[in-house]
Amino acid sequence: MRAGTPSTRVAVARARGATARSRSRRVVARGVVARESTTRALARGVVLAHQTLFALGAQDAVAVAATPAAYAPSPYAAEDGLAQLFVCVFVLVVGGVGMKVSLEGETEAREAALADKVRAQTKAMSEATSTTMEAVGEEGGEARGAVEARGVVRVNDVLSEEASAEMSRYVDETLRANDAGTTRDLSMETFGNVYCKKNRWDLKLAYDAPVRRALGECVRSMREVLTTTCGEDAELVELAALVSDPGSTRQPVHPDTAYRRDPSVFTCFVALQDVERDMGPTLFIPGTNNAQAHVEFREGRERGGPVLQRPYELGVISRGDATLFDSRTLHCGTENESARRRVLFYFSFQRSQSENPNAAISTIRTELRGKYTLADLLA
Ligand SMILES: O=C(O)CCC(=O)C(=O)O
Repeated sequence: MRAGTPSTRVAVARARGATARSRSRRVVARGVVARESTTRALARGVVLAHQTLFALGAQDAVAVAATPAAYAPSPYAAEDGLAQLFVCVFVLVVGGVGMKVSLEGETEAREAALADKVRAQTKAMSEATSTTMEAVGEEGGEARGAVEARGVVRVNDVLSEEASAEMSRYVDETLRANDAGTTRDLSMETFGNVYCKKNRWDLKLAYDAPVRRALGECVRSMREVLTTTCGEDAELVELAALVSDPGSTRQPVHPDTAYRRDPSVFTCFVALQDVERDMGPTLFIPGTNNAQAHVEFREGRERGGPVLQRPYELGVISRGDATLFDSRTLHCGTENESARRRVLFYFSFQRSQSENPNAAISTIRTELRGKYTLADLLA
C-alpha cells in the first residue's frame, strides 16, 4: 500500500471516521428496522391470536391475555365535534335515502308479483261461467241460509239514497283532505293495506255523523241476517270505505281470512253509487267458504286449479245494495275501466269467541277497536 502526505493521512483518517460513524448509524438503523419488524410481527401475532381465540369463542381469554393499554383521549377540539356531526348527518342521510329506495324497490317488486299472479288467475278463470249476483230477501232466513251455504249473499236496499249520497261526499272529502291522489306516504291510522294500490284506497272511517247514520241504517236494515249469522254480541272489527278509481287494476282472488273451521268474520260491502260492469265490481266465487275450496286454492298455488274454474258472480249492484260475505270466501276487486269512481262503504263483525287471525290489522281506526257490538249499534 502506498502511504500519502500528512494532510492526505488526516483526510483518510477523517474518511475512516465518517465510514465508521456511517456504519454505526447503519447498525443503529438496522436495529430500529429490526425492532420495528419485531414489533410488527408481534402486533400481527396478537391480531392473529385474537382472531383465533375470538373464532373459538374465547373472548374472555382474549380479554385476560391481551388487556389493551389504557385509553388516553386526545384533547377535544371544536373541529372534532363538527366532523362528528357531519359524519352522523351524512350517515343518516345516506342511510335514509338507501332505505327509501330499497322500500320503494320492494313495493314495486311486490306489485309486479301480484300482477303476475292476477294474470295467471285470469287465465285459469277464462273458461269459468260468470253471472251477476242476484238478491235474496232478508225475511225468513233466506239470506242467512245463502250466506252459510254459499259464503256470500246480496241484499238490496240496505242504505237510503240520502245516506248513500252523504257518505259518498264524506268519503270524497276525506280522501281529498288526506291527499290520497297525490301522496304515496299514506298514514296507517287512516288507510288500510289494500291489494293493488294504484288508484285504490282502503279508507278507515272516523265515527263522524254521516258514518254513524249510514252504519246505523245498514245494520237495522239487515238486522235479521246479521243477528242470526254473527250473533248480537259480535264485535265491530272493520269500518271503512273501499275506493277504486278509473285505472285501478284487478286484485288477485283471495280470502280475507285464512281458512278456519268455524266462521269468524262477516263483511258487508254497501254500494254508495250504482256499480256497473265496467266499474270494477267485486268478484265472488260462491261456495268457497270451506276447507275443500281452500285446499284446492293452496294446491293450485293460488294461480290455477279447479277452484278457479268454478262459476263466479259479480257484485254489479245498485246504490244502497249490499253483498254480505263470510270472510273465508274467495273474492277480489276487479279493474275499473270506466271513468267513474266506485266506492263501497263496508263494515265487518266478528262472532264472539271466534278466532280471527287478522284482529290486529283489521281496517278500523284505533279509537273504535273493541268499542261496539252489533247489539250496541242496533239499540
Ligand atoms: O274492491 C272490492 O270490490 C274488493 C276489495 C277486496 O277484496 C280487498 O281489498 O281485499
